[in-house]
Amino acid sequence: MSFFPNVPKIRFEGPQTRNPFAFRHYDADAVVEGKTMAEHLRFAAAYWHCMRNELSDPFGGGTALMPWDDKSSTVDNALKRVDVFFEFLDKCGIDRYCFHDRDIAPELNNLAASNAALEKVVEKLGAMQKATGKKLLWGTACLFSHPRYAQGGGTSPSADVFAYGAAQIKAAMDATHALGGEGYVFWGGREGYATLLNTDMKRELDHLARLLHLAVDYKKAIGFKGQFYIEPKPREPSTHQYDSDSAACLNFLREYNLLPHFKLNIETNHATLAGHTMRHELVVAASAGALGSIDANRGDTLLGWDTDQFPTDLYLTTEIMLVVLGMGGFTTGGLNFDAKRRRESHEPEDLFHAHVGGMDAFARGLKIAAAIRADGRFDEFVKQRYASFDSGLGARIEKGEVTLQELSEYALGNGEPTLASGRQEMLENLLNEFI
Ligand code: XLS
Ligand code: NI
Ligand code: NI
Repeated sequence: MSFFPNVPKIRFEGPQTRNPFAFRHYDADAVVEGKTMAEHLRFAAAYWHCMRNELSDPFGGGTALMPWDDKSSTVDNALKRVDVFFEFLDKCGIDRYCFHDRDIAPELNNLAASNAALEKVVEKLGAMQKATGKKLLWGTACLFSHPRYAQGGGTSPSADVFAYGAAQIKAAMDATHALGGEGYVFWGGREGYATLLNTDMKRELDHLARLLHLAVDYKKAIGFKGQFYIEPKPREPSTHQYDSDSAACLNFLREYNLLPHFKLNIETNHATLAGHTMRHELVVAASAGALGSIDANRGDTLLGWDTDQFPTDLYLTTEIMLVVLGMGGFTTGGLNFDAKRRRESHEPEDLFHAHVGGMDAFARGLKIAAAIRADGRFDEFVKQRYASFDSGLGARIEKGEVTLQELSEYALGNGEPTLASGRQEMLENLLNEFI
């Protein structure tokens, strides 16, 4: 039985095709810089957006048609969704997926019942993974939807809520471990605050770090080898979120001795909400050796919230792939489409159009980035720009061999420095040669 009878298996047909259910650029087995496209891009689908997002907005309810879903919070309904999801993955040619505990299984009357429901669904997911070869990119726990987390999870003023959140993380880590997950994400949905009139910031940060240390300890205890990530986001739902951007996350991780245990999972729409470009956020993380994985989406410059749109902008995908190729590719991470259809795109087949477009946009970004690297002109320009540090005084500065006193003497004798142009416009034109 098919849940998407109108959708064929999506295949690569090349740029000339008129078939909307075909890839124009994503050719899974095509080799770029010595690896296949599938190996470079490591696409994943988000269970929450594909299977649970009803496409509501603050002004109206959900529009998504999900004829397979009886809307009940039962294990049976949850198990049925697994079949639907795996048909979707198969037809789309996506090898990986990500979930929150509460996406895959219902939250029931008490924690024990919710844990038992989770275990049942995990059993089925495991069987489906085994039958299809699909993999879990990462799992996570939802510590932001239920009203108990209205004032935070790890940063809640209530120790009982902290404990409940910890219990949920334990169960979600167990699930991720059982499914051979390559990673585990902490997105601090409500780990922030709305007003300092009621908030002890230092204490909340200490608690959040404690929670993450507990997770690190538990990871060792159960022998889970996946990579831990935290996912920066500056606001929404909290006014101020503690993990506001890459730099804030790195500082937090260093301050609490967590950096050896974590990398970052960086999302485009969160970068732009933080007032940064995605490339900036990626480079900040990569420079610290902490770029782990990517939540692939985009925002809307005309709207101020996390619209989670599918990425179609070739400049964006090119810039992302330049950073990914530059760090030697993903190891545990991948490109997870943390993206949802627009409310108007309510038919099941729109799920496919959305992912096909995102996958093709990244395939083109990959090809363009590889061409830019093979050409070498950008690299050469940047290298030349810093050439004064390659020898002589500059090299001695980099090696830490000169004092402020010596530099003062040098500058007094050297006169006014001459500066070469940064050539921004020339380089923008150069980028357009490749797009
Ligand atoms: C929300 C986040 C969330 C995380 C996982 O804005 O992007 O979906 O990726 O909790
Ligand atoms: Ni995300
Ligand atoms: Ni998001």
